[in-house]
Amino acid sequence: MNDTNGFVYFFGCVVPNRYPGIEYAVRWVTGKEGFNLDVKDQKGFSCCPVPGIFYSTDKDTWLLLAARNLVLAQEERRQILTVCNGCLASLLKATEYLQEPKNMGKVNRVLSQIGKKYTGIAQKTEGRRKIFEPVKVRHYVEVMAKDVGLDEISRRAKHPLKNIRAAVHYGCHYLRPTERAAFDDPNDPVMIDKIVEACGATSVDYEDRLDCCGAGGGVRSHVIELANALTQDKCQNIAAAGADCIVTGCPFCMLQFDNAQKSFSKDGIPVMHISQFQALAMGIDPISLGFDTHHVSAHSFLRKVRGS
Ligand code: 9S8
Ligand code: 9S8
Ligand code: COM
Repeated sequence: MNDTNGFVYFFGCVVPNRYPGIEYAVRWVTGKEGFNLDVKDQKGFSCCPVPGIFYSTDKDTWLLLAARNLVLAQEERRQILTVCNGCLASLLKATEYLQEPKNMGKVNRVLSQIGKKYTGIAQKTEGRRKIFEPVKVRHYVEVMAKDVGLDEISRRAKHPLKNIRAAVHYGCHYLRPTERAAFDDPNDPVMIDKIVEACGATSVDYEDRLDCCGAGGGVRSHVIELANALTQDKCQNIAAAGADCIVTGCPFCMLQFDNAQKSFSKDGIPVMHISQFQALAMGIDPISLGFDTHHVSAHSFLRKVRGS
């Protein structure tokens, strides 16, 4: 039994700083006008911290920062609802590390300086024994597909995006490491495609769809030419499939597609988070979605949406 009380939003860094339209969409889709999920804001969350930088360079600091975030959710007895692949990977990995008593002890010695302690969430068992379950870290896509359900998503798609052909980009941290308890098939993921189709649109297949966007693991910060070349490859395949837009569950992949296209194309293919795509299908006024803050214009895409 897991008697947690709903979710807390975990927006990470990219959404609030670069794409506030995603935050609006997520709040709208999960809120009263949408599926009315029990999600609260949580004060004090920091960077997850970003796996490509912290996990790869300084594991102690990585685990400590992640554990501090997990403790905040633990104190509310809530699951973490993340809207980003990198945040998912980092926080989920941290819950695995913290299963190890040695790691937990080490982290808690430092956390005690700020009066915090990671234990996981206490659960009552039948024999009155108290057990602790790791804080649950859930991706937005998983919560949509499993907790809300595809039927409900399609029932609420009042404005089905019938004319739209979408190219889904999953992103590395959604798929890998493949041995983690996955919520989608890492070799043949389907959940975002299914949400896209529940919104009335067509999800198009394209070559090498599971490839990296190019940005992750510090590549965008260190070798931007390489990052952009990888993105260009993906965009060529996506264009060849005749897609009207790129849809992803990762704001960092979105940032890469949205920025990199300037370096190799004049117009580009508009890119959005799955929550923005859903909000459109649910009839939101597109002005709320912040498309004017994206580099690639969404004008002709939105015209096609209106004609759907
Ligand atoms: S937080 Fe800081 S840089 Fe970021 S968006 Fe997602 S991964 Fe976590
Ligand atoms: S960013 Fe988001 S998940 Fe990652 S590492 Fe490769 S792909 Fe794009
Ligand atoms: C990508 C995160 S979502 S990272 O750059 O690999 O850390």
